This record gives sequence, C-alpha cells and structure tokens, in this order.
Amino acid sequence: MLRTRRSPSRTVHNLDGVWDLQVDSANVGIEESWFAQNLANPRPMPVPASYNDVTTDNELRDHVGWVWYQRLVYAPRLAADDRLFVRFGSATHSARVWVNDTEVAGHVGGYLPFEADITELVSAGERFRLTVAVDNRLSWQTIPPGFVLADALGRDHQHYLHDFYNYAGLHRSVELYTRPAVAVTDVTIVTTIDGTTGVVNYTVEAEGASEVRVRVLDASDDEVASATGARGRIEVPHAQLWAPGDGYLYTLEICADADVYPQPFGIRTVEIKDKKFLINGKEFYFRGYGRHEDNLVRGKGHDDVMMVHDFELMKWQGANSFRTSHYPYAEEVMDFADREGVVVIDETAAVGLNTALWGGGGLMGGVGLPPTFSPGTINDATRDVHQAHIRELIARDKNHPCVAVWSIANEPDSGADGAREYFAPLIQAARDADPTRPVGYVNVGYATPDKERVADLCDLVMLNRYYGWYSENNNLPLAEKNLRDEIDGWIELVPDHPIIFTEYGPDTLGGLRDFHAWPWSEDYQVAFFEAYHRVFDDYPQVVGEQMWNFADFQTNAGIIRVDGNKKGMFTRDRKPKAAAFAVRERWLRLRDEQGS
Ligand code: BDP
Repeated sequence: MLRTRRSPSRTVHNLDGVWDLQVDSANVGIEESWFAQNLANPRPMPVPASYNDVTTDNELRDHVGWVWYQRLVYAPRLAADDRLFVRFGSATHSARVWVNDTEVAGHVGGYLPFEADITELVSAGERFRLTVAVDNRLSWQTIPPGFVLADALGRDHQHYLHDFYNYAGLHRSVELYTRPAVAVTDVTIVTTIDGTTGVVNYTVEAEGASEVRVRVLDASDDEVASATGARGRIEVPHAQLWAPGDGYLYTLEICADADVYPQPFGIRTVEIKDKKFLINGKEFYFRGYGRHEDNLVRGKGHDDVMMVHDFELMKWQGANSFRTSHYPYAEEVMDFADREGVVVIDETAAVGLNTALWGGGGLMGGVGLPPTFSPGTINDATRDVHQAHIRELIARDKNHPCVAVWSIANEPDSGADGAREYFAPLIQAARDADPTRPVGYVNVGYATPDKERVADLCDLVMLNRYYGWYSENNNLPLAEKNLRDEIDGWIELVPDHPIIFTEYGPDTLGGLRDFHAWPWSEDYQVAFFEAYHRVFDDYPQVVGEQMWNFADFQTNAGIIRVDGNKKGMFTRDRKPKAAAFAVRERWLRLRDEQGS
C-alpha cells in the first residue's frame, strides 16, 4: 500500500490529536451501535499512542476486547473528480471503522496500514463522526498468536507467547487524504548497478490512466532521467548509490493523467554470495540491535522525537543496522532509516509460534499448551493469515532501500513436527512477492542444528542465543564454548548460509556495578558481549551482530521480569549502561575497518 504523500494533485490532512475514547467493558458496543452516536462516557485519549499507560485506570490498562475512539472531522473541499480517503497507519490488533452510521473499513493485524474511500459518505465543508473500534484480542488465528482464558473469577485474561507488553490502540497517525479518481495506486522499483550507471526498473499501477510518465529526480530535485509508460527501465548515469551510512535518495515522480505521486527510492543492490552479505557488491557486516517500538507513557505510539533520538543514539554507537523485532515498524521509521542509510531486517509480526517455549515451565507464565502446529493451535487458517500478512508487509515496504532482509518469523518452533510444512509455502510467498531480497526467519535457542527443519529453505541463518544467561548463567567460559560448538553445527548443516546473530545479551539493571561481574550487573553485560564478540571474530561465516536489545522495554507481568525486560544497552529512558560505551568502542573500530 502506498504511503500518503503530498503533491500538486494530493492533499493530506492529519487527524492526530486528542480523541474521545471509551472502554467497551462488556464488549457490547457493536451490538449496541455505539458508532451511531457520540460516545456516552468518553475520556480524552491522544492519537497516536497506546492507550494502556496514559491513564491510571487499571480497567483500561488490562481490558481485553474493544475500545472505541471517536472524533468529529471536517470533510475537506474536493477538486472535481477527487476521491477522499481515511487512512490508518495501524490499529492494534484489529479495527472496524465507521463514518457516521456507515461501516467503511475493517482490518486485522496490528502493525500495518489500511484505508477506505469515504468520498460518497461525507459532504465537503461539513463535519462527520469518525468512530474506530479497536480490539486487542489475540487468538491462535492471529499474527501474533495468543489466547484468552477466563480466570476462576470469570475475568478474561489475554495470554500471549511473546515477551513484550500487549500494547494496543491507534499507534500511528490517522489521516485523510485526497487524490484524483484516476491515480497511481502502486509502484514497484527494483534497482541494479551497471558500472557507474544505476538501472531503475519500475512498474506503476494506475487503472484507467491514459498516460503514465515518470521522472527521476536527484536529491537536489533536479531531473536526471525520464521515461513514459507504466513500466520500464531507466538508466541513471553516474548514479549516486544508496549505501549503509549514506542514505542517498532519488525520487521517482510518477504522473498518471492528472495525478502526481513522488516515490523516494535508493539505487542499491543486496545479495548473498559466497557466504557473504553484499550491499552494492561490497561485504556488509551488520552491527546493531533488535529493537522495540516502546517508550514511557506512549507505549508503542509513534513519536518523531523519540525516533530521531533513537537514531542519534544508534549513530553515536557506530551501529549500522537494526531488526524490526517483532513486527513491522511505523512507516516514518522506515522512511527515516532510508534517509539515514541504516540497514533494516524487516520482520513480520509472527512472534510466538511456539507453544514449546511458552507453554511449558511456567517461568514465562506458561499454562500448558498443545503442540505448536496442531488443528487447535497454529493451523492452516493461521498460515493463511500469516501469508496475507507477509504479502501486506512486502507491499508496504518493498521500495525501501533500507530493507535488506525479510524475516518472516521470530523464534518459531522450527524443530517441531509440522514446521517445515507450515513454513515452506510462506518462504515461497515472500520470494514470490519480492524476488530481490534474502528471506529467512529468526531461530530460537533450542532449535539447534540437530533439530532444525526449516533453515535450508532460507537464504541465511539468524540466531537468537542466550548461552551465559538462560543457560550457563554466570559461566561465560562454558557459554563461549557452547556457542562455538553450535556455530560449528550450523556451518555443517547449511554451509552456504551466512549467519547473523539477531539476539544475544543478559538482563542488566542500570546502575548495578559489581567487582565480580555477576549476572544482572552492568559489568556482566560488558563481559557477556566481550565473550560473544570474541567468538564472532573467529568465524568469517558470522556476518552480523545485533544484540538484544537496544533499550529496556515493557513486558507482560511475570516472575522473571521486573518492570519489563532489562536487556537494553540503554535504559527505557535512553540512559547508557556501561556496555553502551564498551560496544561503541568496538563498533567504531569495526566501522573504520569495514568502511560502513
Ligand atoms: C527471545 C525473544 C525476545 C525476548 C528475549 C528475552 O525473541 O522477544 O525478549 O528472548 O528473553 O526469546 O529477553
């Protein structure tokens, strides 16, 4: 889906601000047609934000089910033949939308955009009532999965199989936008490099357009090439490449009859060859983090201030990449990564397809669950939802030069019966949607090479490992040995696959120092990373290190979490722990040695 962009033929009206919100305590609002009038007992709620931490009300924070957002909106005046759309950057996890009394849109999946054409339902210059019901429930057939169980008091609880708080609400901007009736509705740009020439292959969708023309504009807005037709190949002589640390962007300005749509893009290639990860034909080593969209008070609400600040911290540390663990991030973040030259492993929201990890021991609140892939848990219907989600993500993010890898799941039960059957069609779906980028999934600690059933279908190995934390705690020498042994196993299993460590790190209480570098101290985090990095440096097959996590983040309640997960190199309010400085030294040195 195209991002909203202003142009001579398009206007964008931002609807962010303080909306009305009402909790649907008994989940009866749809039956009772709450959309048909002003909410009876609303409270103020900012958009974008998670609603959970904004107030002091437990009923709202822990609510399972629907909440209702509402506001009045002036319908803009339209030029002849223009269409008016309402567009949501996301609604977590599912939503239904009404304009006055008419339902105009519904969407399932909490991290991707959706929109509706509302032209016929509103009158220019007059106000209409915009109502959005948002449901935070997860089931075995949602991505991510979860399940709701009532306790002995009859109160519903949402259980989920992932280690971050189930924040919900309108996390990203809501916009009205206008465009001509005949308009650009999609564009796909694929670039290659031929000597000093950038080759831009493009395909535009603009149903009903009698003429499509495109111009390539450089970063100074000067035209450097042009073409006509809905698809074509354009050569940009002496192209300035998009590269890690150098986010040079061109714009493909598309004119389809009266519509003008500017699509930024970068000229670059990504590929895996001879066990190396290559960007523009040059070896690339990933330095960075798994992250979360997570902040004080606003939860997962997008915030430009925090976004720019986080990128500043990443740059300060010498990072060149991150993974959108464990869901697609806001479009603003992807645009900014393009602009900053930061390389992204773009992940779906398929986290927690793993009842073995989450159903057992009870440490993470397990309640005893059936096998991961079974008719009553992750089944064919889940796979269909997962597949649709992969397609939606790739449709949204395919033109971002920052995206170097598709990660189709985090820590699924990849050694279990049914895993290969589940994943083979999904990996194929990702390849069909985008034949140009490597595809993989992120492997869980216990799905070691002897158990693994999916890795050979992928282009690379991505590993989350916690030797020295969840196992070999306070025994880093043994952790180091086991880590080496396991890497040897992967090299034997999939000798052509490069390996990226996508998670490793111990929980660390900011401010706790210890002469003996005990677990939970800042000193243990430093020592832990030293051990892992020693190992990585010995293996040319390891082409990246993305530690867990950029910053501390909120999780579900549980006996191994104290106000959240503390594996950040920064605290939740972005203060550096000792490891931030130690790793900075390493990453700046690697940056000098590796050149990006
Ligand atoms: C991995 C998950 C990540 C967790 C992390 C941890 O991928 O979401 O937060 O471990 O335990 O299992 O800190």
